[in-house]
Amino acid sequence: MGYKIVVVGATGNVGREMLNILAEREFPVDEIVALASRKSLGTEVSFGDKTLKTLDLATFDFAGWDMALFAVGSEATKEFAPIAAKAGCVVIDNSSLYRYDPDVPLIVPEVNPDAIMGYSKKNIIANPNCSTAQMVVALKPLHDRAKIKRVVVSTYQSVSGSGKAAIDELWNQTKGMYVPGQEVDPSVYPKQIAFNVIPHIDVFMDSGDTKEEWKMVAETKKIIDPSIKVTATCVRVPVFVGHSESINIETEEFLDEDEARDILRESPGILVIDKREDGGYVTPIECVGDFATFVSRIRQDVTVENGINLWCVSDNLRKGAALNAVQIAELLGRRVLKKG
Ligand code: 2RA
Repeated sequence: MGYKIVVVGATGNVGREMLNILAEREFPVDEIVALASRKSLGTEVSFGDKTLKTLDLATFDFAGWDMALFAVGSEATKEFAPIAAKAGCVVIDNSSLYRYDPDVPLIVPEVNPDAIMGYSKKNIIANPNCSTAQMVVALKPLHDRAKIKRVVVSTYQSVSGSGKAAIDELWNQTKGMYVPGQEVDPSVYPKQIAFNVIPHIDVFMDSGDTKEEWKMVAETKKIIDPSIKVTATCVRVPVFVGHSESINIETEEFLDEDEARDILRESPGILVIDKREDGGYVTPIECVGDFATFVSRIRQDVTVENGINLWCVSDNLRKGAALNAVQIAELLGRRVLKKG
């Protein structure tokens, strides 16, 4: 006996990855439907060796379906997630709409699985921002051992984080610099991303932080511990898939770099690749398609009493979005629905 699963936003980058990962992990599916907007009606999407034709989200009846993995923007989520939840279908939402709602659990299964029991307040569970998900997987085991006081993180985020159009933008700008006649009109894009980096993701806030940076602060506090001080600088880089993060950690208790490495090696969802030699670390190109949160460059920060530096890389479409959502569905099945 398995589950009746709905994937909402099945034609987007994350929606397609959700279908791929549900199939790869052999999630116990009795029935699955792929929903999209009316303009994408009938689009074919893959589910393992099967092909699904998308149905119209606007007219779909969620009654009798167990879980709906939402991979659409906040506008569509705001309209349809409550409808699904009210029909008794548990919503696992990848948008930012419900992440900061005290009545909605924000879950990374390797980090705060028990919090999932709070799902029943709204029948909705929130998936964190991609840049937060990989970071908290690395932080949690070190927090459990030495209690993290402060985190300073700089991110190097791939363009796929902001959707298919951004992937096309990087490709067209790069091609335009090498292929005569394919030059791109610079006025089409506010900033060039090809061979460049842009210290601006999402909107600017009054504090001077961007909303992406605020999300990393607010979500880390909600998922791990509100006492942790976090400051973030989020940067877009000319990489198609794979977010990288330089993370500086200050802890209450001293944590030796070798012990930190051993702890991370033994922690769920983490692969440590950390040799002080050429190639002894992970780069974003190497993480694409993998489930792991990779950690490299683990070393003492000797400028403070109890400091550790590390480099963290993960596939932002997988652990940063689709994989985490599927892992939440697996956790919900094991802990609550118990059908599979
Ligand atoms: C980005 N984290 O990378 C944001 C949304 N996925 O654009």
